[in-house]
Amino acid sequence: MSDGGGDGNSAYGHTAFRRARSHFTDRITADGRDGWPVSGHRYRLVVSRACPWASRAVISRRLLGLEDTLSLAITDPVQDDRSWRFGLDPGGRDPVLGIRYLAEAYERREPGHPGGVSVPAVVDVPSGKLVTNDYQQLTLDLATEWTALHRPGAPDLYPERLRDEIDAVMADVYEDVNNGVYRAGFADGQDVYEEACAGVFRRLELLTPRLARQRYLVGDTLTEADIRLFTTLVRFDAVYHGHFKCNRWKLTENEVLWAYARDLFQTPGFGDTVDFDHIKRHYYRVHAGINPTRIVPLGPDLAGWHTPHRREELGGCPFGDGTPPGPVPAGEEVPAAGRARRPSPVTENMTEKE
Ligand SMILES: N[C@@H](CCC(=O)N[C@@H](CS)C(=O)NCC(=O)O)C(=O)O
Repeated sequence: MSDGGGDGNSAYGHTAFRRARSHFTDRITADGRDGWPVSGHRYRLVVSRACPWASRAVISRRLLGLEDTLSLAITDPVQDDRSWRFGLDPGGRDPVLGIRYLAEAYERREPGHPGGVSVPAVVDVPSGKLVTNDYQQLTLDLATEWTALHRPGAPDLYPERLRDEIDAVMADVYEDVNNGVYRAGFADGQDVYEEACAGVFRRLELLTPRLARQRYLVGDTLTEADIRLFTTLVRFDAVYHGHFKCNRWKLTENEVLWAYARDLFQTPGFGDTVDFDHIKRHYYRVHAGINPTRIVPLGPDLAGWHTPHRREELGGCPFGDGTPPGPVPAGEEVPAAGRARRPSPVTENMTEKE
């Protein structure tokens, strides 16, 4: 199974890993020009908490306070041969859409559609049709088109005056880091792997002095750029370091980036959306091509995510003139198995015989 969203062979073929483009690029906008107007209680955001691209949307939705108006469906982190499924819900069906597989919403939108089934996906609840799986545009639209439904005190995650800089940072981070880890992980040759892996660390090392000076990537508040870097950093030691062989150093070994990632993790809306159990089970069990035993490792120790980061000393203000989001809505809390906490002593699971 590929993480490329469509081409199941691309990850293991004879060329460099290529990410499939989103096939459904309609936009949900304030003026409804694509036929999908912003509207409360009409759309359902379907995600896997394992997926970095989907996790961007989960974080944006929380920061912007869209939880009440844009409902959330969370898939089983381990797909089967029909892709993403609602295996965590009673009867294996999404309670709102009434479907067992996300593929059913794709099929309703375009019978026999040629592309793959990927998350994040936004589904129109009344018709049951997929609206978009365009993960690059989705969060920008949540920030700029859904403003009428934002909570009071929501931050501006894509401020107009900083867009050029945000776009430039995000383009580099996408190429070398967000997607770079996938190109390293799915490389089928030494050269391809080395080029991608070196690129990951080159970019992270270029970002390090910037983040040593300033609390956030662009400006002095949280922006879309931070969300996009965070979703890769939070997975780094748990999956990219081992499974994808991006192992020149661990995130915890880079003092600046580790503190930056912890700062975001501890900000309401970030860490409270992260499910390390889903992340690890998805990567290690689904990519049997690079992990044939499908064994999910026990580590790393996640307790460090809660340690003080002292990034406040750099100045800046996470929400600008706004405020942090409230608590995670009931029913959306990350289960204990997926939360970052000190792992129980290894001996706890051993029988006397062992
Ligand atoms: N390639 C996707 C980007 C999102 C993506 O790659 N999502 C992954 C999960 S991280 C996915 O759903 N892949 C399809 C699969 O694994 O079946 C798109 O073009 O929309």
